[in-house]
Amino acid sequence: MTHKRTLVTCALPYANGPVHIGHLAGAYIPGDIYVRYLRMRGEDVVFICGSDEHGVPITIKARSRGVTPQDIVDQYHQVMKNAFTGLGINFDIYSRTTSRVHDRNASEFFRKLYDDDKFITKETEQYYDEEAKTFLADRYIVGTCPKCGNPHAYGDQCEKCGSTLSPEELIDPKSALSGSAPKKVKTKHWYLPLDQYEPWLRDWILEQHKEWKTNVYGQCKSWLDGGLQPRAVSRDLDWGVPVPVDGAEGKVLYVWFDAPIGYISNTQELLPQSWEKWWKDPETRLVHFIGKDNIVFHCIVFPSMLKAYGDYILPENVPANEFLNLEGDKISTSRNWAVRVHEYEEQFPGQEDVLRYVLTANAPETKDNDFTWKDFQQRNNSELVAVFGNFVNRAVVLTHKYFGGVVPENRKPEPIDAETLAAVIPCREALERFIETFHFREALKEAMNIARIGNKYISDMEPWKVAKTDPDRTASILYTCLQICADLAIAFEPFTPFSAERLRGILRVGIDAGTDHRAGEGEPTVNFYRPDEGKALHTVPSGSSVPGAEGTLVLDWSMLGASELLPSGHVLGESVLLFQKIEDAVVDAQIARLQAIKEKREAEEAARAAEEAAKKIEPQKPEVTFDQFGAMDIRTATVLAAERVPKTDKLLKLTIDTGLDTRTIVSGIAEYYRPEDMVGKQICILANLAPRVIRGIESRGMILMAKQGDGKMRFLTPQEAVVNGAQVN
Ligand code: B3M
Ligand code: ZN
Repeated sequence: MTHKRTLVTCALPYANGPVHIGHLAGAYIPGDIYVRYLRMRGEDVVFICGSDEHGVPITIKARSRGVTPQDIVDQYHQVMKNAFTGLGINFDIYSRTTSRVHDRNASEFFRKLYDDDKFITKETEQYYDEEAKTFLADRYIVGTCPKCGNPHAYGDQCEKCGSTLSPEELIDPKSALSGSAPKKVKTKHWYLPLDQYEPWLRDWILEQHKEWKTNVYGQCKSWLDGGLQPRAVSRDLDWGVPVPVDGAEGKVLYVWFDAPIGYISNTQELLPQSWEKWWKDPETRLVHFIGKDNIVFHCIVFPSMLKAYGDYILPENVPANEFLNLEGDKISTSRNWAVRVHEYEEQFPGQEDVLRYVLTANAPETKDNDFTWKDFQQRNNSELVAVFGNFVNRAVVLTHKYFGGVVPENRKPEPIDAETLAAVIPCREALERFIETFHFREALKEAMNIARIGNKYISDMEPWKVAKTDPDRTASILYTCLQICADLAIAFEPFTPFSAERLRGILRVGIDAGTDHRAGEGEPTVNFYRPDEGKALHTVPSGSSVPGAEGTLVLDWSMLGASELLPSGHVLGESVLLFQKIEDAVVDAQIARLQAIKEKREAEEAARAAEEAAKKIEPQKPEVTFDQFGAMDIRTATVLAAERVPKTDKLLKLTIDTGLDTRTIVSGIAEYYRPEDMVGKQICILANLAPRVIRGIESRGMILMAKQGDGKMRFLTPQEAVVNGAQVN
């Protein structure tokens, strides 16, 4: 279908922690590339995002810090917003689900579905904390995991074995608020009967959207094949949008009901007069960028909500990515296994594009992928620096050297020059095709291929040698190289906008980056990048044919692959390096940081496991008779001397005063007691155990030890001193 405009959203990140590279790779960088590209192609695009500020995890974080949920979201909203801006991810609006517009809009949305009888209600039994006088979200119930025995599992999930749980499954459930055992209490909630939408969803997704990415299509299919159930859209909680119905005190909209409505609210906030055409006109194309954990909500739940409401368009595509791991492990902020975006920006100033580049080149588009610091360094040094940067630098430096920094005339062309320039065209075509079908890794490869073409050409032509004998031919070679530099200044704009801008500064050209809506209602603005030093971004009303550009050269997407982008006589700027080599020490420090985190975590886990094991109690042994017990001669005794048994780790040779005699007992306690610690201790022994020869030493009797589940042993000492040889019974 033809379309007039495209509405692009990126998942609204939860405002309970900073964004990390997994988020970037999953949704935000691909979304930004797509939007930059469409705008350069002259498309009208609105780019929407914001913080998701409701939900139980935010209340938990607030409680654990002793602050209010509002404090938490205020803090992280700002951190996330700045992190996105710092990486050049330029949403038209980045708002929040605690905004007034959203509160009203989400409430109205619910109310319309309620009035139209689109919900069913159900009364269920929910866990209730009688001490804290509140219903308990699944997360607020802790107990033992029925699958792996982890005693700290949550009512929705066990973080140890990864199982999804319901609170009913937990063994010995307790409230995380008061520690008391929760009671089941009846409560009423509203449900969206997804089962009723199933036939329609099957047709809409499985028949009409076979072109969706296989990971997305496959997940939808398995949900649909599994059968859909009504889903609760309200919760007993005091943080969120209140359910706008009489008798719903203490209930709020479920966070996954209100969050996607946030896309609409944020569009309304940005464009109060014209938002409807973005959401209701069938000529608008809606595209959601998300990570794979959000697929069901964006492909099944939200579309059903929109369908129930009526009037709204549905997403045309949901190009969800899989997960990015970090150095072989799942990214997790709670386990401190993450590269946080705001920290990267602090540690790598001016290198925003390296992260954008690596996360795109290595994007988890079809399967989970791994981010490693070595790969980060390698891609920077051998691709960005050695190919892209090196080519541009050689072309510009030589132009300064031989032609005073002016694009030379094409005085002595040879067929290879035109062939080289023409080779850019298939790269451009492939790049366009890949971006339009959401294959950003492949698209980036095509952009890089243009740099490779330039790099190979300049290496093969060796203008630094030709210059000694043939100035005219040198002119043509550098003229050709500079055209490719200009191609790169266009092609890399969606992927690495900071470097593309630096390159345009070197080439002294601007670019028409298309129309955005950051100025809100009124005229959309054209991003026009000028080659001036300093502030290079100008925004001017669209349709005004880039005023302020008089006398400067403005590139645009249609020029990519043209035979002349920079005319002879055009004056270049100073050469600056586009990319910096990243030294071993820099990535080694990052790897060491992660290694330290891993070691600390492993030590903590081992300590916790040992603690659990220690508590393990062996079952009772079979009964013995009184006589059998009486046959055992247990007595008090004192250790007179102790020494290690040579060549063993576990054995101590003890000389014991038993009251009856002085004898030798060999005991396997060297792991727990040093010989010097044993001397003088009063203990209990089994005196009439048949003698045994251990390592050549005759041992007569046995030291009685208390042995824990983890194997740790402690000897038994009478509470008050008694004579040696006193009988224990
Ligand atoms: N906040 C989950 C997430 O951040 C959720 C997305 C909402 S999109 C409407 O992954
Ligand atoms: Zn478990």
